[in-house]
Amino acid sequence: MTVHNAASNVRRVRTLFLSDVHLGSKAAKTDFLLDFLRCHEAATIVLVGDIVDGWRLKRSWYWPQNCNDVVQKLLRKARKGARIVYIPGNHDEFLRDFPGVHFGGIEVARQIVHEAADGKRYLVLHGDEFDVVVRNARLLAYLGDWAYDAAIVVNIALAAIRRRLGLPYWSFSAWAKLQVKHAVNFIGAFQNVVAEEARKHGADGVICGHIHHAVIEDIDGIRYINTGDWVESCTAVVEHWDGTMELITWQMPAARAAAVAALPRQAEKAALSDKAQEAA
Ligand SMILES: [Mn+2]
Repeated sequence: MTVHNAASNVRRVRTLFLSDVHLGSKAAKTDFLLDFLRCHEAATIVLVGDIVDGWRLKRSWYWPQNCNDVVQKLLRKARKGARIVYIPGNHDEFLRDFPGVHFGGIEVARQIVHEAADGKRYLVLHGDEFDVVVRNARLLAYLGDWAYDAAIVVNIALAAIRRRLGLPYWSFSAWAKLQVKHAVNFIGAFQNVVAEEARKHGADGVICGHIHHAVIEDIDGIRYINTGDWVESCTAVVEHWDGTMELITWQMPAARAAAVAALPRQAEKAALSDKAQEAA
């Protein structure tokens, strides 16, 4: 995995894959994503689901300016000629009723096959269709969401303390999840099922999101690529002009992070007091 400290130059790539931004959730790291989008131009951008968190928005409307900025930035890239494909996930499943529809230059598709520059074919889908919990027990999924919220609150508090101490961002909730054996098993099972699906399609690999665990690895001859997320790990996958896939973890340099810290910090304070009220 490549860790980037935002190169000042804009990088031009063939394809950009990103997922699980969860716009509308207070955990969405829109400042990191905006910075990343500023530094990357792509001929094709594939949004691999859960870009907008419709579940969260249904409960309470949270749409700060940063969310608009992300949408505007993507639409501007479409206007400037980038092909943008939106593959809805389970949190933005309202878009699944519109396969083939174009809005603002963005096309909606349930899943696509992406042919890379090296001729390799990748099945691209969000991945929740293989998540038995989500599929069969929506109630359990909501409970899972609640437990996830709790981890996010701890994460936000810890991140604020670390920032004050001048330490780089480190995700408690991502770490905690990795420590849970069950989560590790779930990730492994998910990866195998999704890779198997790619094999059934006669594809060389699969590109998905959903489980917020970014990785590029080979599973029994199938290239498994997960784009990760922008609520914890700030990851994306780019395809270079020769077809090489690269996993990027986006970190802003301290100076730039400090400059944008004021706004998120207010949002985090609001998030914490909201959570405190909810808990009460
Ligand atoms: Mn999802």
